Amino acid sequence: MAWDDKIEFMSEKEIKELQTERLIKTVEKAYKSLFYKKKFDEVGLKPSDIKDLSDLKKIPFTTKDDLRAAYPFGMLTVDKNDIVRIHSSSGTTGKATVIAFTKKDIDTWADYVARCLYMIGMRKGDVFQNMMSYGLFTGGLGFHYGAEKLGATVIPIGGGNTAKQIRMILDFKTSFLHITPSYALHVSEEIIKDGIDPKALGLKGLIVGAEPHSEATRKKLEEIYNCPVFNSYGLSEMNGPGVGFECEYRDDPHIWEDGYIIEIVNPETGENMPDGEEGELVITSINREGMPILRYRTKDLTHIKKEKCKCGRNHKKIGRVVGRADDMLIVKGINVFPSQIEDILMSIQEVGNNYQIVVDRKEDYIDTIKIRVEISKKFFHGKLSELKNIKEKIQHSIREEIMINPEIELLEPQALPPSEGKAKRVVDLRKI
Ligand code: DLL
Repeated sequence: MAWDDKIEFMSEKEIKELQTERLIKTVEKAYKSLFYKKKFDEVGLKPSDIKDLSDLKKIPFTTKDDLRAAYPFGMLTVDKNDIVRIHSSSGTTGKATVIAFTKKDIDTWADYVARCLYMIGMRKGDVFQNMMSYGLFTGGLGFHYGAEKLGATVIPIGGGNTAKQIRMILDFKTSFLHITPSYALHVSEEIIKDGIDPKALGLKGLIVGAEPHSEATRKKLEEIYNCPVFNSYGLSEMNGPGVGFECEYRDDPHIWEDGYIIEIVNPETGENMPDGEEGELVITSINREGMPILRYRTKDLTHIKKEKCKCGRNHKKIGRVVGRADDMLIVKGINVFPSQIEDILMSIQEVGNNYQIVVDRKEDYIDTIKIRVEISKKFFHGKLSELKNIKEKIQHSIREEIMINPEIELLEPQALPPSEGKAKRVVDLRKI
């Protein structure tokens, strides 16, 4: 039995028919937004040109920059008063990418998440501890509504405060945790420090997502907690979580094709690539009312799997995300663009011309970010130790922007190797 037997076990043919019907409607709707009207008109495309799935590639791509340019409401297809909530991609302050939801969108989204949770065995009576942050980030509220819709008991604790998390797991006999994989490793260490064996918690499952992680990390978590660990994929531009989720076989996420059309394109040329080949994932939402997005370049590198799943669902699966086609970093589950850091550094007059961002992982699970900054010649008088307040100023400004506290290492002018050609500003030492 599934949450939605009819949709989940559709044949490939039925999925295609439903996608075609929803794509046509979505394109008609999208054309009502200022943004898509302009985009379509620019290439001389009319909504009536889209008659079936093979016409999808006629539609121009939508990018994160497009979303920023349409900020805040340039992509709406409904009246602004019909928007009941907004969310935003994690990490960015300033001009973020904003996603708007109607009441119906919230309900549809909750239904996708409930479907995912039901698929992995969660039922009324289960206790779901939501250890992802609430707020603009979609991981908190997205799962909250889905788990409530399913009828589970939700503990909306959010991220952090590990001692309290452990107390809640014990007191309420939590059965499922929703958590980032890196935090799950950290929490296990703290549980062990308290003299408790994580295996003894009796958890039925961990739902992990929002950041890349390896199969080895999953195996390690399964061993530590003695329960299955499910990979959950999603992105704010497509509601948030609930886009892709692993079934009981835990062999990569199914993408819910009644809501999302997926393509893989060559990240350089934008050309479509066959199933099985690695490229950039492009997603079209076909079940959103307030702000549908067509052919969104996710920048996530993966492939569409060719094999059918043993669970009987025909909704296609994507491989584990192996990296990004842009320079976005995910540090402690927060999306960070190096350009955000550069903007801050370059606005501080004591900062020289060169800097380097070093991302690392301590004890297997704690992401760290260190920024090595050259001091401007004008402000350097022979001793770095005299520049403590500059260091604090840089640290504070960057923390305000990216919501992570970086370590700052001040360097003498020209201490870093000069860039010859394309500067290599980011060193990522993590082994995912
Ligand atoms: O991270 C939504 C989410 C919340 C997904 C909770 C799963 C669980 P954003 O903040 O917009 O939304 O970040 C989206 O995170 O494009 C990927 O690069 C990355 N990402 C998300 N899930 C996974 C995953 C949420 N399971 C960006 N594996 C995406 C690898 C992931 N990367």
